[in-house]
Amino acid sequence: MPAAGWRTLFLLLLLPVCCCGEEECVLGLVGRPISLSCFLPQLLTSVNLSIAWRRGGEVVLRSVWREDGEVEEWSVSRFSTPQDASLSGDFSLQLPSVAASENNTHFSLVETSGGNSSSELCSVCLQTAASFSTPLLQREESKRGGKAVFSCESSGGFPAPTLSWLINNKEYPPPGAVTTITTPHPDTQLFNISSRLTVNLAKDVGVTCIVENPKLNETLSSSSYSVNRSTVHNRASEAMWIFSTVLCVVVGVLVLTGVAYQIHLDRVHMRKKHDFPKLQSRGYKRRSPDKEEEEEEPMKPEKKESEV
Ligand SMILES: *[C@@H]1O[C@H](CO)[C@@H](O)[C@H](O)[C@H]1NC(C)=O
Ligand SMILES: *[C@@H]1O[C@H](CO)[C@@H](O)[C@H](O)[C@H]1NC(C)=O
Ligand SMILES: *[C@@H]1O[C@H](CO)[C@@H](O)[C@H](O)[C@H]1NC(C)=O
Ligand SMILES: *[C@@H]1O[C@H](CO)[C@@H](O)[C@H](O)[C@H]1NC(C)=O
Ligand SMILES: *[C@@H]1O[C@H](CO)[C@@H](O)[C@H](O)[C@H]1NC(C)=O
Ligand SMILES: *[C@H]1O[C@H](CO)[C@@H](O)[C@H](O)[C@H]1NC(C)=O
Repeated sequence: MPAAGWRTLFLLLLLPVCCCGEEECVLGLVGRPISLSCFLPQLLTSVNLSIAWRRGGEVVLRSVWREDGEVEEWSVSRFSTPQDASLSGDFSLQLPSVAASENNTHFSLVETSGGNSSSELCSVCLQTAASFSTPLLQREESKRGGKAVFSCESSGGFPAPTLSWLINNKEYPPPGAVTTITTPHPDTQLFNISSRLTVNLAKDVGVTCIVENPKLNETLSSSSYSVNRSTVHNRASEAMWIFSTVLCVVVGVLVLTGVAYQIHLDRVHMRKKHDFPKLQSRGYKRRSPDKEEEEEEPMKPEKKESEV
């Protein structure tokens, strides 16, 4: 009796230490499979071994390995243990798909051979997390002049994220300028977050929306710079195109005007020459055929220039 008493006392003292020392939290990604580790080689010697995995107080898996080699397994939600558990001592619980609602859930393995449950031989706490979508940043049409309204949305993450805004990469918006709503999905418990920033801004100011999921060390951000840079670039090239076209036209007109004026001067000069008495003899010689040629020749380049 005293020996058994001491042993019980020893076990009672040891139990909480074992329980809490062995407890560890693992992070499961929502929608992905996970294995909750549990290695118990000491169980391999048991005859008619039976174990149970519990989620909180609820039994989610039962396995029995009979003396004759028969194996019975029952579980919820396609939970399982490795096929060769009774040979390898690996009794890890395999979840095919983690749900966000399983955050902060305590899983434990107990031995149930002989009808009574043992203490928790394995104990694992599960925390869950899911990535958010890249924030969708949009500039809304502002109804009042001088105000810029930006909206930022991100969805499907877990747990609830933090959302912050940055103006020109360095300033935080003034308090009251931001309205943020976080909505959990009633079934999946995944969060959507949406935020609006209303602020007095100069036209070309840039804003950044930052969504952080500390559980995953994940920081996602979208910035209005990249969007607007392309717009500015497009505009710039468009402006360059218009400018060069206008320049070409102006230069062309100037050249034509210059040429026309030159031709005009030439003609005036010619007439003057023609009227000069001492050149009259030459003028006479050339008279009818030459005159027409000379009259027409200057016309030809003019026509060509105007066509160009
Ligand atoms: C194991 O289970 C079988 C069938 O239930 C039984 O006949 C056998 O006696 C059990 N063995 C032990 C050691 O409990
Ligand atoms: C998830 O579990 C962690 C760890 O206990 C807890 O701090 C957190 O509040 C839980 N999150 C949600 C959304 O339940
Ligand atoms: C189960 O435990 C109770 C006491 O907690 C004991 O009386 C009983 O004999 C045990 N049953 C088996 C099958 O070991
Ligand atoms: C969260 O956003 C997604 C995609 O935008 C949508 O399908 C879903 O219904 C939203 N959930 C909630 C709770 O608003
Ligand atoms: C997040 O970062 C901390 C410290 O840098 C690290 O301890 C932790 O393991 C990281 N978590 C993930 C999910 O990467
Ligand atoms: C970029 O600037 C233009 C006008 O300057 C604006 O219409 C557009 O919404 C801006 N884009 C973003 C993402 O803020």
